[in-house]
Amino acid sequence: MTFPEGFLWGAATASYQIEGAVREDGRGECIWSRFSHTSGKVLNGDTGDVACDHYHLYRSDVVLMARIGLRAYRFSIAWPRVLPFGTGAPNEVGLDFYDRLVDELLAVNIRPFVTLYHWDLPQALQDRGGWDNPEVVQWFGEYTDRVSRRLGDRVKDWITLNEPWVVAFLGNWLGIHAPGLCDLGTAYRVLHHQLLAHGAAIAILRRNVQDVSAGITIDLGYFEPATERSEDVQAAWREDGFKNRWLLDAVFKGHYPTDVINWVAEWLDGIDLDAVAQAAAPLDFLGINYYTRTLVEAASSGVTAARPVKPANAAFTTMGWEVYPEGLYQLLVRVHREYQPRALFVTENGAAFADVLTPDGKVHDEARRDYLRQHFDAAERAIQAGVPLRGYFVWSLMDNFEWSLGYTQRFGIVYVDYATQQRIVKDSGQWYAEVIRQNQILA
Ligand code: IFM
Repeated sequence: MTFPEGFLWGAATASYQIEGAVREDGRGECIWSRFSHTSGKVLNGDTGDVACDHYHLYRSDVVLMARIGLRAYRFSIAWPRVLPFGTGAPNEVGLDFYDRLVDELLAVNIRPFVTLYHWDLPQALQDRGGWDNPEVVQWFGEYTDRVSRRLGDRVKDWITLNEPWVVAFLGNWLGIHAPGLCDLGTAYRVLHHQLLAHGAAIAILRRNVQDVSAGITIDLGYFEPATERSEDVQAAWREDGFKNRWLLDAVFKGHYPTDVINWVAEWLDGIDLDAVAQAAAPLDFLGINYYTRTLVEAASSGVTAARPVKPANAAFTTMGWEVYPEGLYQLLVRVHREYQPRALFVTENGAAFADVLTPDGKVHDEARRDYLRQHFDAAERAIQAGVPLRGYFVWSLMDNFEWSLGYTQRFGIVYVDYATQQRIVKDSGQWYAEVIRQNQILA
């Protein structure tokens, strides 16, 4: 169970989920500040105002990462820290923060992976339509240009977008994420514009960053039919088209899948589908976020005419997600076979459990350790099968703001006591440190 030499073991976070300091040093308001301060949108009225206070504690957080032995750290830039109103005059003080963070990381040999967009769109842009406004391609380009010109001499690994599907559908169709809209046509336009913005950003990164390695992170679902009945098999395929192929085909083939276009046509009005060819700029890598599988059966209504079925005898995380490592193996092998990305990273994988800080001052999170062990094993099998998997980022470095679920879900390998901001490396984190040190999966 030894991993290839140089395999990049890492951990991931995102700006709004950990930074806090939302009104400091000229940062502008983002859609998640607005959404979380709107009554009833986030569990317990939680917000990212303080979160893990990483904006102030980043130095000691990097020390912690070095103690764990991380080889790479994936974090995102808060667009409104850099451009408080989304476009126009940059906020140099905001950029300085990321500048210092990058320097701290490099000083301890941790390779920074920067995600440009992990959901904190400037509210000023949302007020102009946000991702639904075609001008967003230009806005995102301007932002990408600013950040990459500032950090590109030291940061070589860039991810344009995190989980564009979630941004589009949870934020604009289901309304459970910012900006909280409920319209499927809007969701499709938002997704389309993100893909165009991604393509444009790749070109900018190539221009600004010498020796760049640029990619995108897509959350892939693993869908299996609940039975062998052909209607369930077709339902699972539709879910796959809705969630996976729509993005993978766009990014790797420059077009949307025809079968899906046919049954979502009524929501695609006004979208120039051919323009998605611009999203297929060659990539250096694809980032995959994987958490669970969904068992599917046919239904008589709903966009995909399918519904999830709860598997029997399965283990679940506190998110209600089934623990299903085989899905990671299957997805890695399939993406490699069908889309041939130059390289792959697992840019997120991890689990939320009800962690308890025990009187011995520790967090004994065997369930998370088991979850990670099984998923590392799936990754290793994929590498053996020829998949060019180059690294693995555990979600998450530390417990943080889990969007509409607030602080109720703990995903970290580091426990955060939100009252004191004390960090405690969980047992899973100690174990991960040893996995990294030995570059192999340990019992
Ligand atoms: O916390 C999120 C992250 O921001 C995006 N991917 C899924 C994680 C767990 O829900």
